[in-house]
This record gives sequence, structure tokens and C-alpha cells, in this order.
Amino acid sequence: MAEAALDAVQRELREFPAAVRELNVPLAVPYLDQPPTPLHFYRDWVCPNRPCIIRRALQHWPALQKWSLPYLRAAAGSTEVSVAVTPDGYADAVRGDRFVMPAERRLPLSCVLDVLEGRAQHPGVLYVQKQCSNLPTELPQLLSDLEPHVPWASEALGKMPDAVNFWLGEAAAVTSLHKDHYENLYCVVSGEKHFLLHPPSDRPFIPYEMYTPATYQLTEEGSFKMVDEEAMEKVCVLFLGPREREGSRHKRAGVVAPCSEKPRSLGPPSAEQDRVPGSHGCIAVNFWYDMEYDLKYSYFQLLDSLTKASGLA
Ligand SMILES: O=C(O)CCC(=O)C(=O)O
Repeated sequence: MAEAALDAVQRELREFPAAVRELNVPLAVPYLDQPPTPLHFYRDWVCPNRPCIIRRALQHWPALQKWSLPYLRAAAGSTEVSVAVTPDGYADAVRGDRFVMPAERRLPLSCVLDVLEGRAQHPGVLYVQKQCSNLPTELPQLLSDLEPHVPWASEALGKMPDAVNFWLGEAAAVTSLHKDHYENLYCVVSGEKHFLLHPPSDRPFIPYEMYTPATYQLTEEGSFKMVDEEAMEKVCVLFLGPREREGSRHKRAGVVAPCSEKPRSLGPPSAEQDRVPGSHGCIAVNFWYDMEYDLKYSYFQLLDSLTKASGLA
């Protein structure tokens, strides 16, 4: 009897992602030709947890005309920034039985620009990506090139952003599958970013596992060592690498392919994000607005608990 109940729960969970996608997850992320009003933004995108790509949303930002690698060098070249350095471009990624965080270097922005422009070499792959409002804290001289928030989003959400982050990296720098508890307005100022998004309803097919945390250390000779973070507890990480996606369980499900990609974007994913590769030297800023911990969040937690309890993923 208990086994029959477990089978039934697992069957429901397996069928759930496809049912949700059929009901309201479009295969491609829709484009808007202009920024929405706060009301439309909230009603059509935030409330139903739908990502969108908004064209012509940043036209009035001086950054859109100004920001290039030479401009960043002139405006902030001597400023030290935190740079994530990895051997292969994957920060916060699963490697074997470890969850590995990048080595963090403080480097003048000009060093990163030298590498991006091919004037110098640095071991590993560089990514300026510290997600603690690194734009105002590390590069305040760039702030006058953009707005401090996205007014129609702030009005829709009834709050100001918690963090404004600056992203600049090599093409090989890829952000791994993860989920943030934020509404994310991601603004690509120069270059291209590809986001692959999973709706939260895909949870039954997205495996979370416990991994020992470790950090890359960059040695004097320029090689990388993986060092365990002994003081840290094991971390629960979702991991869906290319190999796992090919795995039979996911293949059978037929639903784990991410739903879309967004090359140049401004919109709230409200969703799990898959790998995020960008073009070489892509310059982006994103605004994180704290999300509402409403009934949708609780339903997601229930889905998460049922998925774990039934041993599905
Ligand atoms: O641009 C990236 O590499 C990742 C962006 C991201 O993870 C985020 O906006 O939360």
C-alpha cells in the first residue's frame, strides 16, 4: 500500500512539469518592444512568474552609448575590483563530489581589460561578477552612466533593488545552474548573454545533492588547487550538467530542456536559471529586487519537499 502511494506520488510529480508547461510556459521567452507600465509589468510578468525580454528599456542610459572596454579603462582602469578566477570558466560549479567556488583576486580593472583585449595573459578564466552590489561599492565612478534602479520595476514591486551588480568576463566564463531568491532585471549593456531558464515546476527533474564545499586556490606558478572549506557544512546544490541532462532519467522526462534563451535582455526570470554563457567582454548590470515570499513560494517549497521525500531528485 505504502509502495503504491509512493508510486502514485512519483507519477504525479513526473507528469507535473509537462502539464505546467502545456498550460502556461511558452517555449520561447516573449519580447516586449518597450518597457511595460508598472501595472502591466506586475500583472503580466511578475505575478504569473513569467520571464520576458524588453527591448528599448535602456535607451536613455548613457552607458548604452559609452560603455566599451576602452571606456571602462579610461573611467576606472586603476580601480581594484574583485575578480572570480577559475581554471575552466565555471564558478560555483560541481566538480566530482565537490562544490567548487572560484579563487577571488583583487585586480585593477585594467588587468582584466588587458586580458579581454588580448594584451596580456592571466592563468585561468576571469570574471568580474561579485554579487554584493559591486557596481556602487567597487565601481562608483560608473554610476552616473545609468539609473540607480529601474523606475517602472521599483514601482511595480513597491521597493528599491537590494543589489546592483556589474558583470564583465571572458567568453569562457559561464555561470552554472542556480536559483536566486530575487526578481532579476538583467541589463546587457554591450555584447550578448544567453540565459537558459527552467520554470520552478521543473523541480522534479532537477537534482539537488549534497556536496563538500571547496575553493580554487591559484598558486604562485599559476596552477589551480582545490582546497576543501573544512569549516563549512556540506551544501545542497542543484546540478544539471550536460552529462546529467543526457542521463536516462532526464531524457525520459523529456522536459528538462531549458525553455528558452535571451540574448539581450531586461526582465525578471522568477525562475531557475540554467548555465549563463556570454560573449567575450560582455558588459552587464543587473538589479536584484527581493522577491515576495507569497503562496507561490510556499507551493514551490511543497513541490521541493515532495520531490525530495519521494526520492525523485
Ligand atoms: O551573468 C551571469 O553570468 C549570471 C547572472 C546571474 O546569475 C544572475 O543574474 O543571477
